[in-house]
Parts: sequence; C-alpha cells; structure tokens
Amino acid sequence: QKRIFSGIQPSGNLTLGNYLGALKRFVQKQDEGIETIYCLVDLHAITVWQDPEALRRQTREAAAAFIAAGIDPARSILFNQSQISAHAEMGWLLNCVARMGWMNRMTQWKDKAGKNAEKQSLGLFAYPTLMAADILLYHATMVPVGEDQKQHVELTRDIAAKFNHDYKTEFFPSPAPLIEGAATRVMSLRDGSKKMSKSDPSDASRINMTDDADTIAKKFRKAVTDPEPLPETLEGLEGRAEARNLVNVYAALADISPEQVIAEFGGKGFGTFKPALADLAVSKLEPISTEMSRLMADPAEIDRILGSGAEKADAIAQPILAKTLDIMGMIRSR
Ligand code: AQP
Repeated sequence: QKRIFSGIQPSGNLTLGNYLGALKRFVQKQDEGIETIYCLVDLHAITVWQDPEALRRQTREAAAAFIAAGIDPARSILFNQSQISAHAEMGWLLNCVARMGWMNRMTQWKDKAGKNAEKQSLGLFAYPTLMAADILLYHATMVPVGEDQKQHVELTRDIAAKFNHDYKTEFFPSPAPLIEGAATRVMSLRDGSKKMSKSDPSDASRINMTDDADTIAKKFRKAVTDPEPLPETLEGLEGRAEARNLVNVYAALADISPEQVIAEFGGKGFGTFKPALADLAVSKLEPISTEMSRLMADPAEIDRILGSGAEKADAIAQPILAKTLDIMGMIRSR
C-alpha cells in the first residue's frame, strides 16, 4: 500500500524552490488519490536559531501556503511536527541505529555547518535521523522531495535496513525518494551554482511565495544570466547554469517540458524571456498568495486545522512507535 510522507521547515518565507520542488508536487500526489501526510517540521527548524514568535508565525504561514496551493486538510493529513511527541521519541531511537560515519557523509550538514561545525547545534548534525524518524513513523513508502533531500531519504533506507537486520524483523518498509519534474533543484537567482534557499541572506536570490507582482518581475529582471540569447536546442544550455535554471523554472510553472520552452523561446534574448517568465510566475503565485493572506487573517482556524491533522497523524504514529519500542526490548506496562 502506498503512503506518502513529506515535510517543509517553517524556517522562513517559502520560496519558488519549495513550491516547485515540493509543494506543487504534494498537491499532485494528493489529487492522484494516494494517502498523503504532510508535516511542517518545526522540530527541524530549531536546529538553527528561531525567534519563538517568528516561528509561530512562519508555521501558520507555511500551513496557509499548503492550503492555498491546494492541500485539502480533509484529504491530506496536515500538521506541525512538534504536536506529536512520537517524532522526537522515534528520532532518539534511530540516533541509536544510525552510525556516525553515515552522518558525517551528509552533504547538507557539510554545506550548512561549513568550517564552523564546532559552533553548530547537535540537532543540526542529527537532523537526518529525525527526518528518518518522520518518514518511518508512518511506514511511508514514498517521499516527494527536491534533489537536495535525496541523500537524506537514502540514509533513511539505510537506517530502516539496519534496524530490520539488527532486530531480525521486516518492520520498516524502505521508502523511495520521488524526485520528479523539471524543477527538482531550483537555483539561486544570484548564483547559478547555489540552490535557491529561504535562509539565503540575499532576498534577491529567491522568489518568495508571498512576493508581489512588481517584486517578482524585478527579481527575474535582475537575475544573473549570461548575455547570449536562449539556444535553439536543449544541448545549447550545457555550461549555462543560470539560463538552464530559468528554462527549468518556466517549464515547471507551465507544466511543459524544457524542450517545449526552448521550442518557444530559442533564439530569443533574456529581454523577452525574463518578462514572460515573470508574468507566468505571477499568474501562478498571485492567486496562492492572495488566498494565503485571507487564511492568515484567522490564525485560530489554522491552528484548529493543524490540531485536527495532528490527531489523525498521532493515530498512525503511536502504534508504530509502540511496536518499535517493543521490538527493541523496552518494557511497556502502563
Ligand atoms: N531550491 C530548491 N529547488 C527544489 N526543491 C527545493 N526544496 C528546497 N529548496 C529547493 C525542497 O523543499 C522541501 C522542503 O525543504 P526544507 O524547508 O525542509 O529545507 P531545505 O531543503 O533546506 O530548503 P531551504 O529552502 O533551503 O530551507 P533552509 O534555507 O531553511 O535550509 C524539500 O523537499 C526540498 O528538497
């Protein structure tokens, strides 16, 4: 039986990268009729400093983004992670299964910690085991993510396999990463070698889902590109990371292939392509941000939706946590 789990950190404004790499596809999976569980991973967000008031607001804003983008709380389970203590508990159990060597190889840890590993929280290092816990706690079989999270889903498979091997069981299914579409890795608008990220200090590097039409147009206009026109064939994008990124973003927004974008815009300059891209992005994002504002006017309703999602999620998670503890030899007598 198929079950999808995925999450997004409420660590700031959601970006076009989060939208195309994750949220838009979360909606597609829901609409395909697959069982879908989506989580605002606030326990992950605090692996780096979060102002408490800002975290509350960002969590509600992310919930509003999910709903405005098409997640229906009656068809998908939508909740914030910290409402279910089983995530942290399962995270601890899996900390005792994962090996230091595996964790040391995580590229996101290396990227985020940089040369300053000594100053990072222990939680940032353990982030991938908490993510494994999120997924395994629901026996999820598929995890839609952007390219940057592929390694963490592979680690989850390794953890599941080691648990099953060590305890001579087949309790945990092996989840598969689902990395699909033209925009699995949206790049920064200022640097084609860096992914677009909500925590990038430069606001000009990203399109936020809540940016207004003028801001979106301005950010695309100023996006770093080479001066050549778009090529006549897809191969012509080789070695042109910024141009390729914008073509991929256009394709993902328009639900067409990059080939089709090239067929339409090949030979045309960025002076033509960038405004067309901005118009397309505005036409897709503006209705979502308008709906987000409407939802944000009633924070109590958002909290109610998250609470009701958490109840449904807990009903799945608790028996799986209990069974995991039992398999590991913990006495459960109350
Ligand atoms: N640039 C991107 N292109 C495609 N997909 C992306 N995702 C993130 N950035 C891109 C996907 O969005 C989902 C949620 O990501 P996250 O919030 O859990 O954390 P992240 O991957 O670390 O994303 P950010 O925006 O860079 O967050 P910060 O800056 O807070 O670390 C994932 O499926 C991810 O692949």
